[in-house]
Amino acid sequence: MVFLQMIHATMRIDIITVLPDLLVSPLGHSIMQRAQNKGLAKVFVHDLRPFGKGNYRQIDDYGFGGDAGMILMVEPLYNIISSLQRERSYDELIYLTPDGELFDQPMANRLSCLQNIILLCGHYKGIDHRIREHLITKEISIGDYVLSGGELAAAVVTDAVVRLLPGVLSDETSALSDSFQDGLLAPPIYSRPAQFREWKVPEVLLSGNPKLIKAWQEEQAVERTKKLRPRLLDG
Ligand code: 6GU
Repeated sequence: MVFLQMIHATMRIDIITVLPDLLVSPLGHSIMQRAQNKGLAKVFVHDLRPFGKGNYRQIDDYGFGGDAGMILMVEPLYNIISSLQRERSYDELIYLTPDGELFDQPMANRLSCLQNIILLCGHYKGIDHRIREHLITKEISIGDYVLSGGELAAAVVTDAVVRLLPGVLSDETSALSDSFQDGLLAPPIYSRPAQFREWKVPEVLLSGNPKLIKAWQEEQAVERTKKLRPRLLDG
């Protein structure tokens, strides 16, 4: 048995972005919506733009060194982060970036135990490196491919973390039976009818014998992991 979280306080996630609209919808439905309505998680999306410099609220500029492409400027980022940190202390200040640590289920589990986190989304070429050197405490990538910004990655991380908070899923054991949660992929699942055309549900699932069913599910989990994610079995 893995204890995912012992403290039942509200988790707070502050997301900093230049494209708030990209995040509002993915985090506003279904399980994410329910988690917030129940007060189990609070997710705030902050627009960087009002922290921009001058009348035009400038937030990006060309990089030194001649490489073409815009970079989010150090000052607006510093100011928005400071304004959040003045209100409360944060356990992690996370930058979403393709060169970060690869996100996986154990990392989601660890993040779900935290109280307050900031997710900073880069855009264009990225952010002024001084923010990473001096303020960022953790860098996360969701996979070895490049997205046009950190927003979709932030939505992925937020979803994976929030659904783990106690009380978010209707049956709390269901997060424990997820793929990856015990280092194995989940077994196949079926619903009624027991037969559709010639397609039948495996006999054992209709047996009503919980021991047999559990044994079958475990065997399937191991088989599917061997076949589809053999490296999960290395550890
Ligand atoms: Cl976190 N950001 C961007 N821009 N691309 C990514 C990523 C993050 N993770 C994988 N690709």
